[in-house]
Amino acid sequence: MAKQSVDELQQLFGELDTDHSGAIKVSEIEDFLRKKKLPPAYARHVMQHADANHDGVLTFAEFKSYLQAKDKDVRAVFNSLDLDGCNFFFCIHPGSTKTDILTQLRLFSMRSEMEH
Ligand SMILES: [Ca+2]
Ligand SMILES: [Ca+2]
Repeated sequence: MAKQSVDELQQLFGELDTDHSGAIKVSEIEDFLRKKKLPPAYARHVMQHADANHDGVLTFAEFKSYLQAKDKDVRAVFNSLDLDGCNFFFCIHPGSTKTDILTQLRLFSMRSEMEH
């Protein structure tokens, strides 16, 4: 995996790990989803799928393998996007960084997983 992608994941992990414990709890995912104006209920779904050793928290390794599995799909969508506007699912706001957009896509892919 490219170094840049790992940096992106570390940045996202850091954003989620608000108490800097080095692991992510359900409540931290919930806070993150609220900030992104998404239903906090997705947090439990993420935890169920990503918590490989079922200890109730996500380490960076668990977080990384979860998102890397998703990234194949996410990046395919990302590469095919028209980055100038809104589509049915979300808007690319002026000033969005590539990381913001990837975050939105990852959240979107979690949401579509839940709804199917
Ligand atoms: Ca934490
Ligand atoms: Ca775990």
